[in-house]
Order: sequence, then structure tokens, then C-alpha cells
Amino acid sequence: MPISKEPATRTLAIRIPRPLEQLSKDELERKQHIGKVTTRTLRTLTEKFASRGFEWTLPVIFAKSTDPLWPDPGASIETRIETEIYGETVRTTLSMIIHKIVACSLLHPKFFTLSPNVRIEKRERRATGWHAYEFTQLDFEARNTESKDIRRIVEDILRGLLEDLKKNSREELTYFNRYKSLDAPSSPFKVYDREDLEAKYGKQWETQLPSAIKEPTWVTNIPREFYDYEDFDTRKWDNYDLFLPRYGEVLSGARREYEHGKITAKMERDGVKKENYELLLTLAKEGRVKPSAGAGIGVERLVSWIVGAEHIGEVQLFPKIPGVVYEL
Ligand code: ASN
Repeated sequence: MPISKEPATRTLAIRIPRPLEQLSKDELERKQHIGKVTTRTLRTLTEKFASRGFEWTLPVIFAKSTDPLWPDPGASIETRIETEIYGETVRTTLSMIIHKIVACSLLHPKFFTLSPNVRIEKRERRATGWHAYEFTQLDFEARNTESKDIRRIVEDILRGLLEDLKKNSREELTYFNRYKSLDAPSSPFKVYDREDLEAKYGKQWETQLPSAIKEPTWVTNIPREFYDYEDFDTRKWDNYDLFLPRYGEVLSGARREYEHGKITAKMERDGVKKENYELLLTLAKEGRVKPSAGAGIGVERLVSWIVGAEHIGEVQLFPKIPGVVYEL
């Protein structure tokens, strides 16, 4: 998932979710229903990836190398968390992209993980309803796979999830008034090129798009971090985001760069510190980084959309709202 996209539908009057101990009986009941939808969603998603031959791996929290989240058109990070352990500087996971590329090249041709990401978003973002300073990605990667195949996998899995929820979570969806409105979109989903959206909506296309679409919709060719594939001749990026109607971006992914020369050229161009990516660069130089593609689904964003939440913090057991730090 890229850093941040502001859904057009959110207003400044949005209610900031309160912590568990302050919730009324009704609010706790609502949270229990959200818990049931989350369980069903995770159960179905993980089952679907595993049954397609993706290994299920566990996440990491600390590493010397993590996603630079730079450059990204939606970047809004207040602080990057770095700390010292055993005399070494490590960072908390911004996304597991570097680990994904390495693991997919050296070990698992297909795998996924449920990965906690810590992104200390600017505090103004508390009111977008779409940002949390801790969240979970269902992050997956597949070797020798093209973008269109990844998009098809996501479409199949999302359709399957919605069908499953309609069948097995009818009571919850009815409670949230979502049973009728949550329809499995027809596949293939629409695909827009970011340049066309910019021509239509201007630079703010990301805030306009969610209210203009009725079904989950892909956007491709978004300039961002070095690890997404960029064609140096056409200047087109082979990457993709999935946007949800009314809400915003719920997934981002790409075909990856694997050639040492291109990765270093992009790092130099973008001012990304090469010394933070020594292992990746060494493996790339040795030809040990393999072509792959993948994506990460923002789990809380997906659940927010399913239940029709106003603020993403509502679907977190312990809300992690930008600028608001509760005890738990
Ligand atoms: N998970 C994303 C991907 O696979 C990267 C990110 O979250 N920044 O491309």
C-alpha cells in the first residue's frame, strides 16, 4: 500500500474513534460485529492465498532496511522511527517490500504475510478517516509474474471474498446495512492510466476518483519508489493501485525492478540513501534478484469499506489515529 490517499468523502467534522474503555454498550456491540467481519475476511483471504500455493510467512518489525516511502505523491510522514539495537541502527517496518523482493528471489516463488506497518502520518491526517499510524498489510509477491496476472488474482480473491461474506456473514452485513450494497464487482475491473486521470481531474485526481467510481477500479502508471518498475524509454510505470468507491486506495503494487543499474540510477535520481539498501544492491549486482510482482492490501481499509465505517480507527481494536495516542 502506498502512503496515503485522501478520500473525497471525508469531512473535518468526522468523529474520532474513542478507545474501547470509553465505548457505550451499543458501540461495543458494533465493534463486536466488526470483529466478526474481520475474522471472516482474514480467514477467507488467507485461505484463498494459501490454496493458490502462496506460502504464509510471518512478518518482521525491525530491520536495517525498510521501504523508503519516497518519493511518493501521497507522502506525509511526520517521523521515521529509527532506534539502536546491539549497536546497529534499525527501523520499524514501513512496508515489507525489501523483504518481499529478497524472499521471493531467494526462497519462496509465491508467498504472503500479514505485516504490521508503522507510518507516523502527519497529525492533520487524523480527520481523513483513512489513515492510521499502525496498520496491517496483507502483502504478497510472486516470482516471474506480470502485473496483469497480479491484478487478476486480486480481482478473483476480492470477488470470492465478497461472495463468501454475503453467504456466511449475512447477519453482520445486514447490521451494517451493507448486505445489498456490497456487490461483487464484475471482472476485469476498469483500469485507468494516471496520466488520463490527471488530464481530467488535475493533480488532485486521487481525491476526486473515489466519488467518481461505482466499483473497485485500478489506476496504473504512478511515479513513486525505486522498487516499482519504470520503463526508461517510455517513462511509464508498470504499477497499480486499487481504488474503492467513496473510500480510496486500498492496495498498491507493481512489477519490480531487479536490475542493479536501474535500481542505483533511480536511488541516485530520487535521493534515496544507497547505504540503507546494501544487501538488496549486492544481490542485484550478483544477479540474484529475480523479476517479480506483487501488492499489499490494507486490511483495515478493506474492512472499513466492507462495513461502511466512517473512520478507519473504528475497525481497529485499539485505534491508532494520527496525532491521537491512547494508552493501548
Ligand atoms: N506493499 C506495497 C507493494 O507491494 C508497497 C508499499 O506498501 N509501499 O508494492
